[in-house]
Amino acid sequence: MTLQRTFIMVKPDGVKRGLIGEIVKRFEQKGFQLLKAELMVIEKEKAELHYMEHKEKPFFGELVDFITSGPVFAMVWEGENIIQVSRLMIGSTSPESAAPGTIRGDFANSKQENIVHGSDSIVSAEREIANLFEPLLTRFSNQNLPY
Ligand code: RTP
Ligand code: MG
Repeated sequence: MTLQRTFIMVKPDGVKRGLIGEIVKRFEQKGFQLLKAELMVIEKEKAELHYMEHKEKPFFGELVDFITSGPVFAMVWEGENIIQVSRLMIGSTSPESAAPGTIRGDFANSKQENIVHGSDSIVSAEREIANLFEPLLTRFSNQNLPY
């Protein structure tokens, strides 16, 4: 039993194409639990941190421009071995190897505009969640909300 949390994000192309519901449905169907979700436009600095492992790659600038080009639907999901399982559900980065039945295999035909992101390790998941979501206590600490 390895209960894990991961960061899943519908990218701007997925939001524009109306695929938020389809992607949430697949994770719910699999038995995973949604813990947080927010439609947000990512600031450039946060996008650069999110994809920092690709900083030296030739596509880095384009990738940051793409991911900040419109709203994304950022989510935290929890479940057994969710990091490995969610990557299987998402499918390979390249359209020529993303299998039918995976999200990218069914909906994407571009290496860059590939609908969805999922963390690739426990360390990345923690870093990505902390980068894009404020802790609940911090967010609500100065407000007189009834919860
Ligand atoms: P992600 O991080 O978004 O979940 O995707 P991934 O693990 O499958 O792929 P990764 O190698 O981490 O690449 C991150 C994202 O960068 C864009 N990309 N463009 N033009 C290119 O050659 C290229 N290669 C990667 C994609 O949006 C990819 O998902
Ligand atoms: Mg990646």
